[in-house]
Amino acid sequence: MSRPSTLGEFIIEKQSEFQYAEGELSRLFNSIRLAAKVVNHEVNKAGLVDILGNANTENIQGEDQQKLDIYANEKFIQTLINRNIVCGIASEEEDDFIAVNSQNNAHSNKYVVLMDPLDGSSNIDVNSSVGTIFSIYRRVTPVGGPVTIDDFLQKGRQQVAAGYVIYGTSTMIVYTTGKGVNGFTLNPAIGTFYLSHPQMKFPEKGGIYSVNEGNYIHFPQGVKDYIKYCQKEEEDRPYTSRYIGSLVSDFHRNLIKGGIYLYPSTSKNPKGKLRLLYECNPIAFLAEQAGGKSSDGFTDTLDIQPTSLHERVPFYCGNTGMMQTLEGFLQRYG
Ligand code: P6P
Repeated sequence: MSRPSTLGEFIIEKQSEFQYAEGELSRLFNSIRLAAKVVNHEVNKAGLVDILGNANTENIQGEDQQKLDIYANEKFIQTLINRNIVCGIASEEEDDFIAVNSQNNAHSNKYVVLMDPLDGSSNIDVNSSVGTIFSIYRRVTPVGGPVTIDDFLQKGRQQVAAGYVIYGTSTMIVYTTGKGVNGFTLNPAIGTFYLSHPQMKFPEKGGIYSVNEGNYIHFPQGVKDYIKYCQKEEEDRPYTSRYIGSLVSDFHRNLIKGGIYLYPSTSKNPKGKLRLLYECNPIAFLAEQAGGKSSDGFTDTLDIQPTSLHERVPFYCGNTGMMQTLEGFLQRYG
């Protein structure tokens, strides 16, 4: 029996399918693969070395930065710059985008990467799974010239690739280039990712809802009504409630088992909490490619025009049927 493809073999095999197959995207994925292995090594031993806990610094969002947040951010940025693949990088942990220096002709590069280097990092100290989320666009400014904010403020539908690394009971890379979603599992003994989840699709029906119900009293009425709908003894309900506090982990479980993730606007945070550019859009691209749906309750996430790097949007994502029911509840109230 032939063994499953490695991530490297798969990228080469599928490269010809990619619209801009100059090999840059392959090199870009190879750098993400390397950074994922480096971060995985630290995440897996976080309890043993002084890399746990709070770094006593805050990011632009005013959120406490964990030491591993900063470590992961540095590793992904360093790997992308060292390999001279991208002309710009944006990160949850960086106030502004990074224009990759022009000494090594970086401005001739055609791609920008946006990322959440360690999503769900509050889970680190309690040994629960975390993830890295990445989103890749072709620049819109002229190749050879300086990268500008316009290269980053593109609608999610313009993404050329997106994916996540999940550091869980096993470490996986799950990504799409617009030709479906494929998952690769790391064999830590040899440091190789193997194709373990080809052509991932949401199951036809979902039975899990994922939301922080502690915020219930602050939710829009449509979300409150939907949560009560999920809990009602009727037809295929009540659904199961599962919420890990890590978007990557909740999404990954719901993609495999069928479910919906909700991070609504609240009276405290009218725009919600999740960031459009490097959390919602990459997950929304994956969800759509896997036969699911994402929106802010009214507009498809991938069609929202970004206006700033760190902007937040309400985010709902999951099985198409579950999403249509939720949107029906939300749209009753306009
Ligand atoms: P709360 C992690 O900080 C994150 O951005 C997502 O990964 C996660 O789903 C959400 O926030 C958790 O937020 O407010 O429920 O703790």
